[in-house]
Amino acid sequence: MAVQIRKLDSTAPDFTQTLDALLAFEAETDDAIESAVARILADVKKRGDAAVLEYTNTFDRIPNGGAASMAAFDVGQAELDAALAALPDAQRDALRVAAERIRVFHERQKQELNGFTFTEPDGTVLGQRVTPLDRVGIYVPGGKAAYPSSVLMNAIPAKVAGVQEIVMVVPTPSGVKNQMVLAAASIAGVTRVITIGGAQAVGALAYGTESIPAVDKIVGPGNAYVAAAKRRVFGTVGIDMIAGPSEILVLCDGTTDPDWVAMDLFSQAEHDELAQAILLCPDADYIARVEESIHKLLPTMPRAATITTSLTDRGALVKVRDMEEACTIANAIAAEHLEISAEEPLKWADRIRHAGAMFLGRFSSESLGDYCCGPNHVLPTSRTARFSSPLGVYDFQKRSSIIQVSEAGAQTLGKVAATLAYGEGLQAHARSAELRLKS
Ligand code: HSO
Ligand code: ZN
Repeated sequence: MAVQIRKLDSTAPDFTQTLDALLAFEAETDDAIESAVARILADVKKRGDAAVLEYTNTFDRIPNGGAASMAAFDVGQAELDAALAALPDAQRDALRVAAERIRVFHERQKQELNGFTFTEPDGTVLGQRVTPLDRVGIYVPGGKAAYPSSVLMNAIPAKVAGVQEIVMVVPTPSGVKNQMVLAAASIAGVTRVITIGGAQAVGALAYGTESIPAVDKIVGPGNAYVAAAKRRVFGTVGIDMIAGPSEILVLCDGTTDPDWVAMDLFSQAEHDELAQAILLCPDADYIARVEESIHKLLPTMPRAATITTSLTDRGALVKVRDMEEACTIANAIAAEHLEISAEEPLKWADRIRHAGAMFLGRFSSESLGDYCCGPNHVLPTSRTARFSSPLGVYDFQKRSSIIQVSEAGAQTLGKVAATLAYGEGLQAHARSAELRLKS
């Protein structure tokens, strides 16, 4: 199948509707998936380990008739460290470099997220204290998207936040463990690795079982079952987000080597048939050159089939009036990843308000950010960058308000509170405040 990437022009009368239709992505809420997940969660809640063991043996096709007990799914620290030691040197070094850069970046976030207190003239002290979550669960997919880089991106911010216990679950289809995922867990300092997955793993983390402690929050991507399970356990535990397919939006002024731009579009298209790669550019000739590059480079890609489907179904090369208009459209798209491949990237970046991550200048390929720049690669997708942020240290922390009212403060605040409490018809509130007034 040859790639047929659509070409759009922002001056076309139906451009807005065409773009909206292209961006529309409804995470399918399949009734069959929903009811299967509800059943599995209820079963795990009721029967604990026994249910998790059965589902895991069946769904993951654990060999030799399945595991006899949950203990078989625990990966000990020695095995994690052995996986790290057995990696080719280049891979081990690369994981270490990436991990260190991710840690340094997230340490900065932590410094900015410390609490505060201030004292009012009458001696009343107010403030906010920041504390880490006690225990979090990290879901790592086991299928085609088993990414060691995602282990680092999920676990390191939790570690930096000061989370004491990080429980990682990862399914092992046919019982096969991904050694690089285990190595990444060793580097990131994950507390415990359990080779279970699917809705049953989400249930185990949310409710706890005999062998698995209940966590306070579950983060990490997963398939439709995992996403449905995370939605359902939200409230019992926190969740990070429900991630959609990956997206890249390249905003180019026509000065970057078109092969670079084509490959950047491929880099997200290769993740998933549903991934979305879009180019915005004011130069029609340049767009034609990118298109040539796409046709030239695609046959050289091992994942050509996935890229072809993604670009054909959800991709676009858009001719815009100018870079100003490109920025306006970029804000409407609110992409997960926005590359500004232009001579003056900062000038355009100043106009961007909605993007999960911005990659400025032609040397900032999105792929560098996926692995080792330092900022997180878990980012808001499907236009949710309008209201949400990259995964960060703040996702593993919570805030408590601190209130210490002085005797003088109780006089002024007591009258205000009592007045409002009587207004709400709440006597006890009012009198509790009034008892502290020195008549
Ligand atoms: N681009 C993906 C993350 C990733 N890329 C992992 C490579 N490995 C998130 O949108
Ligand atoms: Zn990626």
